Parts: sequence; structure tokens; C-alpha cells
Amino acid sequence: MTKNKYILNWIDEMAAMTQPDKIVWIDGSDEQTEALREEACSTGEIIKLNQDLLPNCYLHRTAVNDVARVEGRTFICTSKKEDAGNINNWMAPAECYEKLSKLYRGAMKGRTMYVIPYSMGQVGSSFAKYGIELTDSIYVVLNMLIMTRAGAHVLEAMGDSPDFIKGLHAKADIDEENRYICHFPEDNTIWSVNSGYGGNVLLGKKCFALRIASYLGRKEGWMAEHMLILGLQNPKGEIKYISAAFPSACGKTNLAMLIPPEIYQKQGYKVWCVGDDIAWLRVGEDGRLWAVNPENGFFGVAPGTNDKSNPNALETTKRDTIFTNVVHDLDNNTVWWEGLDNNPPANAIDWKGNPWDYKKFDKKDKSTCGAHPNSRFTSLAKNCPCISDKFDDPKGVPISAIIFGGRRAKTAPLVYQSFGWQHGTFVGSIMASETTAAAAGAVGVVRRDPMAMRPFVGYDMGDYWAHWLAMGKTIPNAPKIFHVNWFRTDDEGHFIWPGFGDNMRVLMWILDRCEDKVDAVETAIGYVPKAEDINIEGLEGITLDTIRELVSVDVESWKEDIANIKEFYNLVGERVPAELKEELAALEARLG
Ligand code: OXD
Ligand code: MN
Repeated sequence: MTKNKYILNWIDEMAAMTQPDKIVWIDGSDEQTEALREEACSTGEIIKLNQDLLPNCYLHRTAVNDVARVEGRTFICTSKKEDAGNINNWMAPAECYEKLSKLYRGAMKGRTMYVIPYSMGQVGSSFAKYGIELTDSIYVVLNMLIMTRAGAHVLEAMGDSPDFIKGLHAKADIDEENRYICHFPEDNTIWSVNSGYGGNVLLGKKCFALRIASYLGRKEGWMAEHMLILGLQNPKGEIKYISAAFPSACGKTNLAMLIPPEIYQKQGYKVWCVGDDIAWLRVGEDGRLWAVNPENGFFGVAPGTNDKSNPNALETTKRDTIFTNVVHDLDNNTVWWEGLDNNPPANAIDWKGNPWDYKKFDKKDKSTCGAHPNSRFTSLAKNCPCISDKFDDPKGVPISAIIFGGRRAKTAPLVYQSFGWQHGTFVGSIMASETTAAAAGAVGVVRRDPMAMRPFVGYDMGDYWAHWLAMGKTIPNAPKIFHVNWFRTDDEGHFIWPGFGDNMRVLMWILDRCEDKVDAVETAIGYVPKAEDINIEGLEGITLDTIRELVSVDVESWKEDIANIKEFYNLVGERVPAELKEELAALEARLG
């Protein structure tokens, strides 16, 4: 399919090491994709679901020991350890290549190596970057065909250029002890072995579009961020775009596909989803920051997705979807997960492949779940009812506001605006979430997750912050930077803010601030809304006093947080930019 000698030589080298029985090039055609689905069904790798109820949908179960990203086994392999920084695991490239070569040697014997040419971003767009993933998994091929733009047309676009990301994935023995997800940013290379779970093996996503891309972005003057992108359309038809970064378990996909509250719907407001996970951002000729979603689909968490929490996501999963590790309803040959509805199937198989008795399900004991808590749907973005008509636009969309968020019981107010780009970068650098009862371990422990990028920066965190500061100087018309917290609780631990669609009320204030339409109150941490400027019409149980409480700055808890921030900055180490240390000192002084 190509004469590109860089591609052909590299494949020869990888095939000599992994020794597949045959090599198949993925062309993206319906015929080939259908043949692969049939082959995977015949071996039990995937199960064809009820085609009347779920057209073109399939179910896959991973190995029981292989259900999530493995940060402890994820490495950044730069020649100098200090370039990977203190937050990442590091291995010397030569040592890592040697170690993993042993695991790859002969790993594809008796198997087929699939060659997947793919593009992150619309083929031909100035944002787009190309990659090739070699894998011995049909499940990976079928997921990549949803999550990326893949096929022969990408090879054509690559021509005879050496400029592509080389990804190698082998399932090997799915051996946890020898599972490695390794990135060689200086070589444009990703090696993943002994896993079959999406986040570790769909190499276009976290590995390329965040870790390698963040490294390239710094080198080339753009940004790769763990951000959703949404467009908010007013009754006049004007659309303003917002990108937002949240750590896991903060409702990112729900915000990306938000349904406006009735009062706004009636006036004609709409929200459009451009992306739910990753944004690539570049300065446009007009001096604004423009964003694309480099992906082609959603790899979303299934549990908790329902027709109230996210009807758009639920609708998206009803066709052309691969479900992973959810419950198989044998009566209807459909799928189910905790939080879908109150009708768990009586005749069902759980994510481990065992008969599942829903009557034994105990909410507090995750081991009784039918679907794994990290079970997923892989769905096409174009099937989302609220997908933006700019989703495929090679130019992307201009960003008016950047939002950082976290899950904080007390510290962060519902919303605040930074004083400017430098202070906004500081706000991103101190982002944090508190652990919830849903996860194992202590409740209320603060995990700092700067820009929600802690596991995804492909180089030193301090250098990454410096890149943010440097980018700010190159954007004449930079987005304003905000922080939100949907999770403030009252003294009994109940959430005060309703969240979900009502978060739009906060987005409206944010956009009003971007357009200088509304005043704000200056506090030690930034600008907070005047209570009357958050629209509470139609919200039951929320008064102006509730809003006053939600936007109040709890000085004591901020003072406690300062110590934790200092500790984190020390961990990041000596490359923390002086400007951010100054911001921290200034915040401390303002808090008194
Ligand atoms: C994540 C994801 O872990 O998007 O951030 O899957
Ligand atoms: Mn993510």
C-alpha cells in the first residue's frame, strides 16, 4: 500500500523481532473491517450483539488482570532522566529497547501483525499528525478504526515522509509483571506490551495524542491538552467555544455533551460537543487560540451513563459501538451496566465472563458489579446527537475560555476567574481533586493533577508549565482562564450545586466575563461572581444565599492547601518556573 521506505524498513525490523505468521495492512474499507469482525467473532474475541437493537455493536471482555491504564508501568524514555522529570517514570532508551525487545521477540508467532496507518486530526489539516500502529489484536484494529481516522488514505497523505509516530503493540501473554507502556519522544516511538486494555494499547490516544504530542507541541510551539471542547450557541446563532480540563471522575464527558436547562432551551440556547477528552491547540493567524479534537470517537466510561446523566452519550452508544467489560444480557443479546437503569438483566454474564446474579449486587462492594467500574464504550463521534458541525473542520474552533476543574469539598468555589494568563497557568498547576468514597483508600486525600495532565505530560512537569507561560506570550488574543468546582459540599457532606445541565449557568457567567458583559468581585484567589450574576431561575432549593456560599473563598482551607502546593512544587523540582513560585508567594501574601 506504500513505497515509503521509512515505513517499510521499520515494519521489516519490527516483524523480524516479533515474527508474525503474516502481515495485514488495514485499508479502512468496509469489506476488510467486516471480515475482521467476523474473524474476531469466530474466535470469541468479540461477540456480535442484537443487530436490531444495537446495529453494528459488539462486546469484548479483557483479561481480568488488564482493566485500566497502568501509571506505574508507564515510562518516558528520554536520553536524560531530568528531561522526563520527577513525576514520570523514566528508563534509559537503550535499556528500555533492550528489555522490551526480549518481550517482543517471537511474541507474534502464530499471530497476524496488523499495520494501521492513522491520523490524529483531520487528514491534511495543519493540526494533523500521522502514526502507524503495529498490533496483533483485531480488537485494537477495530477500536482504532473508530477512535482515529485510519486507512489507506492516511498512507497517501504520509507520502514518502519519515515524519510519523511508530507504535508497536503486542499482547504477548497479558502478563502484568511484564506489562510496559513506553514512550521514546526523541524517536517518535511508542512500545506497548502485555496489555489489551484500551488506554494502554490504542496508541493514538493517551500515548500519542497526549504524551508524545505534548513533547512535540513544546518543540513546535503548540499545545496538546487533556481537555474537552464544547460550543455554546446563543439564540442569535453565535457560537463561543470553551475547552476544559478535569481529572477523572469529575464528569468530563457529561460536560462535553451538556443538555441546557429548560430556561435556556426555551430561549434557543444549544451546546455542541467538539471533543470529550483531548484538545490540540495552536495560535491562529487572527491571534486567537484554535483547537481541534484529534480523535474520531469517544472511549467513554459506561457505568453511570444513563438517559438523565448523559442522554447524548447514551444515544451515541446505540450503533457502531464496541463495548468492553460490561454486562451481557443473554435474553436480548444486549448490554447493561450499573447506573444504566433500574432493570438489571436476570439472565446475564458479568465482565469476567461468569453468570451474574444481580440480586447479589451490593453498591458498596465493587466486586459484586456486573460491569467493571472502568468498563467502556468505543463510539463514533459522528453518531453523537450534539456533535458540532465543526468537528471535522481542519481549522478547528477558536477558544474563548479555558476551564480547569477539580473535585473539592471546601477549598475551591463554584467558579473563579484568574487574573490573567500567568496566574491562570498557576491555577492550572495547582489543580487537585479529593479522593471519593468510590475509590479504594482514604477519603478526602488531595491528589494534585496539574491541568489534569499528571499522567500524560511526555516530559518534565516544570518545563511543561514553562511552555504554558511561553505560549501565553505568543497569543495576542488569549482565552481567559477559569477554575470551577461542581462538588462543594455542605456540613453534612451533601453536594450544594446540582451539577450536570445546570453547569451551563456557570458557563454563561464565564462567557459573559470573556465579553466584559459582567462585573466580578476580586478576592485573594481571583475574580468570583456576584451572586446575582449566576442565573438561578428554575432551580429548586437554590437561593442567592446558596450562591453566595458557593462562591465564597474559604481562606482557612486555602491556607492549608498552600502547604500541600509547596510540597507538590518541591516534588516537581527545580524546573518549576520562577513566575509560578512568585504567583504562589503572592497568593500566600493575599491570603494574609
Ligand atoms: C482517562 C481516559 O483515563 O480518558 O483520562 O480514559
Ligand atoms: Mn481522559
